[in-house]
Amino acid sequence: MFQAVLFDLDGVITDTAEYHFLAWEKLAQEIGIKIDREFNENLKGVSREESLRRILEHGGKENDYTAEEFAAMAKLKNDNYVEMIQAVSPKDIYPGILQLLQDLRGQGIKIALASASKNGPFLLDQMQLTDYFDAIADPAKVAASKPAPDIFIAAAEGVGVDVSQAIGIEDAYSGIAAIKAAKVLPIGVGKAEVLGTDIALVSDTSQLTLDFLTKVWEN
Ligand code: B16
Ligand code: MG
Repeated sequence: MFQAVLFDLDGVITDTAEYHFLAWEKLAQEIGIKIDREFNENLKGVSREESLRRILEHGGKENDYTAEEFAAMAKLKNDNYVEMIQAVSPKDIYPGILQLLQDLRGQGIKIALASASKNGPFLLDQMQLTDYFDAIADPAKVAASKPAPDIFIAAAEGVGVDVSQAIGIEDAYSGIAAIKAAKVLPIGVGKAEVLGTDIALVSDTSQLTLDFLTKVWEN
């Protein structure tokens, strides 16, 4: 039986992926770049700075700004995003997630957060989920962000479980790549066209039951 589950946050525990998109879309509009939801798939799970770099490149403006201007734009997006997430509450927890966390705890399986978001601890607090987590990997302390394995390795280390004994759950392509690189067993939330056909997938978090995780593990 697996000993730990390493959760992504945005897009797995709650729908903040949408707020990230809206905040980036607003910033991009202000500098004359148009992004849509299809392009946004490239930003999921990716750090704040890397997301901005990809947006500027998408708009052909990657050489237009100084480092100070770049930092100011990243801050503007985050300020806007942080304003949006003040309203996040336990009502925003995706279907099935609370039950899964309770069932994992009941089985003594460790729970860790492996989110790229520096706003992760705040969001867990807003949803009153902090107490379920045995460890929260700090994205500011890992050398490389997703698709590098670092955040999932740090999350497993945080709960004292070997990566070979852990399941990782992700909604982003870069996140699935990170889970694979960490040698953790991946489960994707989303479509095969985005996440690949070689891993276990659910279309909806309500399918993420302890029973389903156990079946994937035993397969
Ligand atoms: P922040 P996850 C990621 O969270 C988001 O998917 C990604 O869109 C965001 O840019 C990144 O966190 C950094 O977030 O700006 O709040 O530090 O999916 O890894 O939980
Ligand atoms: Mg995510």
